[in-house]
Amino acid sequence: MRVSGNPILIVGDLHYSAVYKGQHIDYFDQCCKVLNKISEELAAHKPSALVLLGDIVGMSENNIKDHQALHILMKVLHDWNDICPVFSLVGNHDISGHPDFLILHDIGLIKTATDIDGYIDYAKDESSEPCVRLHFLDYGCARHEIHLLEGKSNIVLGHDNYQIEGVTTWYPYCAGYEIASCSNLEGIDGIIAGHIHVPSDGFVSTRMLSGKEVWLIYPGCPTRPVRRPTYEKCMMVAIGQLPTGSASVDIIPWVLEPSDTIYVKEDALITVDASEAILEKERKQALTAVLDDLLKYHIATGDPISQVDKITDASEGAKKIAKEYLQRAFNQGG
Ligand SMILES: [Mn+2]
Repeated sequence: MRVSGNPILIVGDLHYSAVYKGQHIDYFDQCCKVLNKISEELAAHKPSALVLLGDIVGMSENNIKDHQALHILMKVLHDWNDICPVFSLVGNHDISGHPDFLILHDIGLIKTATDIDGYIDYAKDESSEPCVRLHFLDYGCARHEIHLLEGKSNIVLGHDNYQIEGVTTWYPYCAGYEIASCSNLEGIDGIIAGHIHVPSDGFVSTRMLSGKEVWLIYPGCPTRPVRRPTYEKCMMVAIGQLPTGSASVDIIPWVLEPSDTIYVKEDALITVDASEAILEKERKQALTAVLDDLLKYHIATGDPISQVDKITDASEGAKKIAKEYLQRAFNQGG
């Protein structure tokens, strides 16, 4: 796929949800504000493409059950497509069950790696040579082979935990990919990744075994579903072309609302040590909601207990509880 024109705009995980609560005063309101902000940026800059870094819909759910919320998202994506093509990585939240992501893709509102042979080549004008290739590596594909655009910039857009030992220390919660150990990434110039919601402090960098320096940017998640570190900024990234002909990578700061205006006041009883317990409680609440639906609508189709294992982002503990909950419901005759 080739695009040309104004710089390409890249935005982190959206996690659009009408049901997720977290510690937010009004999470859905945050989601709508984020969509509005992106609409404003698109209208102002008229990029040649918008790339979303994956995890478009939901936190514990990946189907929007509220039709007004679904309508808003579809209308917004439709409007964005009137300005420029909209691409997305496939994130871990975009894959299980029959996700709305798949519907948005199949009706043409978002294009993914499979539609574009895995990359976009960007040129400033239709008549000029591309100056950069953006390689799409969906969730779980961090080690997949990429096809470099020889002699030009090559940037990976990913949805995984790309790590640099001693540098990317802000997200120690799950194992990731040490960039220097990914031989498929030899020859690239940089990585811009979703999945990790905490923004990096601009560019950070490492060296591949070949000695080539590779930079990494996490733009961050503008909807900030989980109140983990207090952060009030994230970024967008613009990929364009310098007058010299080489690619430009510009960070566009995104100042968000102050944390204390979007999250409920922290209860005096809640300590920092309890934050993991809160996350676990949220996961269990979300699972209970999913299970209620399973029981209501899907009990006649297949085995809901085994479906629990497919639920994204649930801990083993939460899944165990969910299965027990289902079993109890069955024992009571559903
Ligand atoms: Mn995410």
